[in-house]
Amino acid sequence: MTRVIDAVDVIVSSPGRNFVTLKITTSDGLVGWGDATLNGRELSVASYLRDHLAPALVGRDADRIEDTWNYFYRGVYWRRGPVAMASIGAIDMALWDIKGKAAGVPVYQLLGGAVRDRILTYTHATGWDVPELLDSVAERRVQGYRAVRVQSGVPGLDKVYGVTKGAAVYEPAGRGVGPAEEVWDTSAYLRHAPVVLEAVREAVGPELKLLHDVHHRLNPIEAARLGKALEPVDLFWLEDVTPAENQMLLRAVRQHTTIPLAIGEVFNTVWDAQQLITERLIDYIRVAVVHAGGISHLRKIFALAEVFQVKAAPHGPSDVSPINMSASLHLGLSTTNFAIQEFMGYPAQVGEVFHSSYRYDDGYLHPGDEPGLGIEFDEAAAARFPYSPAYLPIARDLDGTMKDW
Ligand code: CS2
Ligand code: MG
Repeated sequence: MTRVIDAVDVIVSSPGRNFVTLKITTSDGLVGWGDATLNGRELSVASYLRDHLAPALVGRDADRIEDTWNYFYRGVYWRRGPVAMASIGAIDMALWDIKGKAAGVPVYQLLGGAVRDRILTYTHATGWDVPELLDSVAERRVQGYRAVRVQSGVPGLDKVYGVTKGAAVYEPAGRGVGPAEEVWDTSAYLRHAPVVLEAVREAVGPELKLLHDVHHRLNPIEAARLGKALEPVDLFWLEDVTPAENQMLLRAVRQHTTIPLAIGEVFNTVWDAQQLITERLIDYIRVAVVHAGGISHLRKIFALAEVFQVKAAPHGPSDVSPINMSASLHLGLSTTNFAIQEFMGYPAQVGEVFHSSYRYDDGYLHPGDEPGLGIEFDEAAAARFPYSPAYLPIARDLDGTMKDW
C-alpha cells in the first residue's frame, strides 16, 4: 500500500523564541514533524514551504524520501540557499519521522543502528569578565558537562557575541523590528581572548574540553595569530575564525597553527563544504540538520567528511527546534565520525510545546527509543505563543563600517 501525503501544515510559534514547524499527515494517519526555523527569517521559510512546496508535496508517496529530496532540489531551477534548504530540511526530517513511526523503530535504527552508546555534548558558559565566566563554567561542570564553550566580554565594548552583561540568559535574536547594532574592535578582542582562555584553562585543569567561537570576525592572518596564541590552552576547537566565503584562504591559517578548526553552521549543502573537507582545512564540520537539507543530505556530508578524517559536530543553538535536535541525535548515534553535539538549551516555554524523548545524562545525550524522531508537537500549546518579529544583531567596526556579525 502506498502511503500518500494527505496534508502539509506550517506552524509559526514563539514559545520563548520563534520556531517554524512543519507537519506532514499521511493517508494512513501518521504525522511527521520537521523543523524549518531560520533565525530572523522565519516567515520567508514558512512562505516557501506553504506557498511553493506544500502544494507539490500533497499526493506524493511519503516513503520516497530520497526522491522527494531530489524533486525539491534538482527539480527546482533556483536551488540552494538557506530558505530553500531549510524547507527541504524540514520535509526530509518529517518524512524520516513518518518512516520510523510506520516501522515502529527510532530513526537511528533506519540509519544503520547505533555505533555508540551515547553522544558527547557541549554547552555554553558565558561571563562578561573572567570571574563571572569561571562561575558559569563551574555551574556547567556541576551539571555534568565534559565540554564547554567559553565566551566573554571584551574591554571597551558594550555588547559581544555570545555573552550578556548580568544574569540574563544569552539569546542572539532580539525582539522588535530590525536588528540591534553592536560595535566591534578586532584589536581589543585579539589582545583579550588569549588572556581569558588561558585563565580558564589554568582554573579548570587539563581535562575539561574547552571550545571558543570567533563568530566569523577575523581575516586569515588574524585567525592564524589567534590560533597560535591559543595553542597552549589546548582547545577542543576554535570555531568560525573567518567569514565562510573565501575558503582557500583557510590554507594560510593551517600553515601557521595546529589548533583544531570547526566551521559550517551557515552552510546549506555538501558543495558549500567540499573544499574545506577535501583539502582538510577543517577538523569539524558544523552543518545543522535543518539548514543543510535534512537527515538525508547531512548523511552525505558526513560520509564525505569521514573519508577525509573530518568529524561531524552539528550546530545546536536555541534557534534550531527540539525536532532538529532530535534528528541530529539520531544521526549522532548512527554516524561513526560524529564527534560532539552542541546543546545550548531552550527557554522554559519550549517544553510546553515540544515534547521530546531525547535525554541528557552526565555530559552525554541520547535520542531515546520512541518510534520516529521521538518528538511530539502540541499545536494547542503552540497557539498560545504567537510569532513576534525578532532579528539577529549586526556589527560595525569602531569607525562605523559594517562588519561580519
Ligand atoms: C552560534 C549560534 O551556536 C553557535 O555556535 O554561532 O549561536 C549563532 O550565532 C546562531 O545560531 C545564529 O542564529
Ligand atoms: Mg557558532
